[in-house]
Amino acid sequence: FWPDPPTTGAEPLQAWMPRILQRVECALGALLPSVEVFPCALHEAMRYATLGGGKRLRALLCHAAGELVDADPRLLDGAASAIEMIHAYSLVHDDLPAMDNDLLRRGQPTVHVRYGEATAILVGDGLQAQAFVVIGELSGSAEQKLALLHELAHASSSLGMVGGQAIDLASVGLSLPREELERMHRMKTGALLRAAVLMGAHCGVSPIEPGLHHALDDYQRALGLAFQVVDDVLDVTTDAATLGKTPGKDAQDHKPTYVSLLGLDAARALAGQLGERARDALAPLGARAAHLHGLADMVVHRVY
Ligand code: GRG
Repeated sequence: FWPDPPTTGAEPLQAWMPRILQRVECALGALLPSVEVFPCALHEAMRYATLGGGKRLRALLCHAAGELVDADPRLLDGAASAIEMIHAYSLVHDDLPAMDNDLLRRGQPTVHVRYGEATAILVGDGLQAQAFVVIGELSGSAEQKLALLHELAHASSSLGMVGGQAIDLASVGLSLPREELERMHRMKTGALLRAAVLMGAHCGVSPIEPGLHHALDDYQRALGLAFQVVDDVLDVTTDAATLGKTPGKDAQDHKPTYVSLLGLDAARALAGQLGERARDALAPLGARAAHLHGLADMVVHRVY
């Protein structure tokens, strides 16, 4: 899809990030069915849901972790695109009236607002299946593809993202204890962030070495939680134009958040501590992990 990167961790983040974002956008465009393929209207809506928006954090994490094992960048493009398709599907379904009933996503009308509810359901279903089609058709070895499929399927399952969403829906109006809130977020958003990191490492030619697995696991755990705490903080401190979605929705919907549990200042402090923890986890990996460091900073300091 795109020329291969020149180096690994040595490339400054300011150059690395736009280059990877461009690769991923290009790969996603190529790996989603074209609007010219029947059924054209569904494919148009699937592309609307996925392309031209979003921070692509999961794709960036996949690429940054893959660089640690000198993974083939084209394999990383495919794995990163599959994760972004699952992520896009989850947002489309989460925005539906039966779930969060959101009107805006990434600054644009949500898929059900633009194309109708029935199409939005099919868009999510289509994106979910397409993610696994993409992995099945990658050029990696059978072992690599199996590891990628298993990692992504497990993260998306009722033991991961979908289970977390079920707990979230059941928790409306309840004051969950902190450990329960943490478990819900570990499943709902953390599972896919974890998969992004580990799938990058699965794109290496050998199975993930235990020391690396350990470091990446500690990193993703802290990063996933930091992401959610920052999300809760931004939800009460940022306006709709910047967020690209309706702010304050969780509070209005009586959903428990880190801000409602800890207060704004303590939630901000917690995000900083978790960012530190994520960076500490990378210490054994040295300078090669510079891009993963940069992504942890991005998560903690993001403004949308
Ligand atoms: C409906 C199956 C199903 C799952 C939904 C992940 C999820 C489960 C719902 C997302 C709801 C939500 C807004 C959670 C807050 C954290 C989050 C995942 C925010 C969106 O992720 P970003 O900020 O989005 O990475 P972009 O647009 O940058 O890709």
